[in-house]
Amino acid sequence: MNSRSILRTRISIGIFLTVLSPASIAQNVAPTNDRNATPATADLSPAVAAATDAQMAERVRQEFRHAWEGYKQYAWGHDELRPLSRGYHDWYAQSLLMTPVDALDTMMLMGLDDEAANTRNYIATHLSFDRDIYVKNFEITIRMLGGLLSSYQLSGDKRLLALADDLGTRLLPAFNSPTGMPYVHVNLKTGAVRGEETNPAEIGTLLIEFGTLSKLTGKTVYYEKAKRALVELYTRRSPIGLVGSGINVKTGKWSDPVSHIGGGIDSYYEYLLKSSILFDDPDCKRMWSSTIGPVNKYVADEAPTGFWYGEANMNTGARIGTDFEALAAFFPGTLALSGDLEHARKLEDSAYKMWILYGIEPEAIDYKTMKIAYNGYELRPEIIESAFYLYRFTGDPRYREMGKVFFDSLVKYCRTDVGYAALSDVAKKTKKDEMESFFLAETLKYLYLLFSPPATLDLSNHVFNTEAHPMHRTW
Ligand code: DMJ
Repeated sequence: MNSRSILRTRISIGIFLTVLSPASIAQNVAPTNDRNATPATADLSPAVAAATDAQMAERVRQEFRHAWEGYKQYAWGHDELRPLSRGYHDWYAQSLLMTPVDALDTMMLMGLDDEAANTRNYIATHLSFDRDIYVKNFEITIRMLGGLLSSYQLSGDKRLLALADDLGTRLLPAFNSPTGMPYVHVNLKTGAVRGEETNPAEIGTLLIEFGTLSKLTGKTVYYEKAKRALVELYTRRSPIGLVGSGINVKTGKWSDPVSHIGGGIDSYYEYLLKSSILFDDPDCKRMWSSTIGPVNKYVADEAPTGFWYGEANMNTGARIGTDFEALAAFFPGTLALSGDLEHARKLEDSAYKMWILYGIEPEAIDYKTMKIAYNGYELRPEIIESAFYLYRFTGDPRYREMGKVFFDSLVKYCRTDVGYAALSDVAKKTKKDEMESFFLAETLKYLYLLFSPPATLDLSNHVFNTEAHPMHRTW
C-alpha cells in the first residue's frame, strides 16, 4: 500500500515523549492486563528464559489459530475476514483466496500440520487465475506468488508450483511497457494492462518472486523481466543517487521527486539487498551498495528525538520533511541483514518510541515534534520484522522484550471475538472492520519466529520476500 498521500493530512495531537534507555525497556512497556504476560527474559536464567520464550511462541500460535478460525467461520473462500461485522471482503469481483495463500506457510512453520494440509488441498483444488479481473501486479506478486512459492518449497506439493507458474505467466504482460517497468494493473485473463503512474516499490519488489519462479521452473523469462524492471528504475536515480516517489513507466520520467524509505519506495531497497543474497546477483549487490550510501547521507536524520529517516529532494538532497511511517520500520531489519547493526539498532529504538507513544504504533509521526501525522494502525508487521532480525543477529534479549510489548498491545487493543482488527485511531483505540492478510502472513509469523529457536527457520539459506514468505535457496 502506498500510504504517502494520506499522510499529508496531518492531525495534531499533543503527546509527551517518553524516552527509554535500553535497560528500562522491560519496565516501561505498554500496560497490559493480560494474565499470561511474561517477565523480561533479560532478568531470567537461560533455562527459565528459554521456557518463557517457548511460552510466548505458543501464545502467538494460539492467537494465529484464533484469527484463522474466525476467517474460516465467517470468510471462508474469500480474500479477507471482516473482524467486526463477521463478514468478508474480496479485493476483486472474484476471490483469489488471499488470506489462505498468504497464511499457509505460517501454519506450516507453526507446525499446524492438519490445518496446513487442509488449506493446501483447498487452494490446490479451488484457486484459479483464469479470471477476467485487473489485479495489482505488486500486491498479487508479493502475497500470492510469494505465498504459493514458499508453500511449495515447504510442502513439496507441485500443484502449488503449477499455480505459481500459471500466475507468473498471467502477470508477465505487466512488463510490456516501453521502459520494461511494469504497469500497475494487469488483467489475468486478457493480459491487458493499465496504470502508467507508479512508484519504486511497485517496480522494484518483484525479483525475489519472479526470480525464484525462474529457478524452480527453469523458465528464465521471469527473472529477466523482473530484473530489467529493477535495473531500469535504478538507472533513473538522480545524480546524487536517490530515487523519488513517483515515476511513469511509459516515459520513464519522475512525477514525484520526494525521496524517503517509506511506503512507495520501501521494498525497492529491501529487494536490491535481498536479491543480491538470494541469487548471488552481482548487479543487485552493486546497486544496493551504491544506493545505501546516498540514503544514509541525505535521507537519514540524527534528530534530537533519535535517529530517523525523513524526506529529501532526490535531486538536491535538501531535507523536505520529517515524517516517519510504520511501513519504514522494516528498515532496521534490512540494515541488520546488510551488516549495519549500528544504524539498525538506533532506528529500531526510534521506531519503538513511536510504538509506545500511545501503546500501539501510529501509521506515521513527525519525528521533529513526535506528534502523530496519521493515526491508524493497520496491523502492520514491520517493526516486529526488524526486532526478529535484530534478535537473530545480536542475541540481545531487548528485542524479545520489545516483541512482548508488541504482542501484548496487539492482544489488548486489536483482538476481537473472531479475529484481529486494525485501528482507525491509535489514541482512542477505535477498531475498524479490517484484517489484512499480512497479519497472518507477516505480523504473527515474525512474532512467532522472534520467540522460536533459530532452527525453526534457518536464515543462512532462506530469504524472506517483503510479505514474509521465506524463499529457500536450493540453487
Ligand atoms: C505488506 O503487504 C508488505 O510488507 C509490504 O511490503 C508493505 N505493506 C504490507 C505490510 O505493512
